[in-house]
Amino acid sequence: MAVDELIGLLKALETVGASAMRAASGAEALEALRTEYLGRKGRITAILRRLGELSAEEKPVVGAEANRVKAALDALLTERETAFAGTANEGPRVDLTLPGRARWRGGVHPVTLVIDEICDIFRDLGFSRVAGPEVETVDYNFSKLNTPLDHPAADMHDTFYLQDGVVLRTHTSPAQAHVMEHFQPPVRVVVPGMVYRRDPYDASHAPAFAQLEGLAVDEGITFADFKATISEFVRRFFGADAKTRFRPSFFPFTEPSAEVDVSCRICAGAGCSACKHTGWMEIMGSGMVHPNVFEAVGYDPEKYTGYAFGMGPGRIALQRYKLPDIRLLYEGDMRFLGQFA
Ligand code: 2NM
Repeated sequence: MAVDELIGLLKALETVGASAMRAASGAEALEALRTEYLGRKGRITAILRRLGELSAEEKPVVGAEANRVKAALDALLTERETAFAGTANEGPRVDLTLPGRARWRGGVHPVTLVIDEICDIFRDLGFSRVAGPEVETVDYNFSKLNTPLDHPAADMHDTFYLQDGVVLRTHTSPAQAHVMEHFQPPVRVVVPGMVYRRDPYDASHAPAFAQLEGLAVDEGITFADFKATISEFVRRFFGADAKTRFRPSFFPFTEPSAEVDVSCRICAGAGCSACKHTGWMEIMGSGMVHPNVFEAVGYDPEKYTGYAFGMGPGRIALQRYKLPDIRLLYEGDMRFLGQFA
């Protein structure tokens, strides 16, 4: 009865093998089952080794059954392998109906936009763009700029002192003092940079803010040169119809000194809430460099004259982009800054 026994074994193998293959958890498990059942040293081969126990008539009967079981299990394995290969290729499931996520785009900060635009105009007028350190000695920040240390501007209440005689610069003028000590006239520079003052932090004041100063020194420079240069700058920056006005003022490092106003960009001088009904907007302080400043940096005040000016690119950005609060410029809120990208 070896025939019936072997055929029974083959059928049992088919049943057990098929259920194992259906339960297999992945491609690796299927590979192991293929070796176990169909391999050269596998379970079906083990049964076929016993064909020698059979007569010549019985052998083909068992052989045919073995081939049928082999083919059935092979077909099942292939089907299951294909199913797993399918999932593997699919990778993480993607919901194509979800809205896309926009790519972050870098942008230039509005204050930097204004600084670059101003520097570009002054470059065309013959000025170099330079930078200086933000930590300065009181000597460069005050004394060399004709500002004695008992002057209110040097007061502890207005200045961040880091240690005795060392401060965060309160303006970019010390950088210009360095320029004058390193270069003989003619000198024409603009200096953009951050400056620091112990100011209240509100809609119109920040303890750290951008400043941009300019300086021109040569033989024979007059206030008329300053008026012409700044009026040209104002037309290029604010528009060909923009008018410029000079008002007397005071700074320790210039004499005479002046405030520069530009005709209101919103009402064109008629008067509105933006210019507090004056028709003018203040854009910079300025003046002819004080002889004491030239002495302090080693220029001969009998030989050279020059003008200097300072403005706030943040203030100008507020006007230009009609912003209500200077803090928007210094807090790095991407919801705001993203609009300039
Ligand atoms: C201002 C107003 C007036 C100024 C003076 C100098 C220097 F170094 F030449 F003395 N640099 N900048 C200056 C003059 C700055 O800002 C409101």
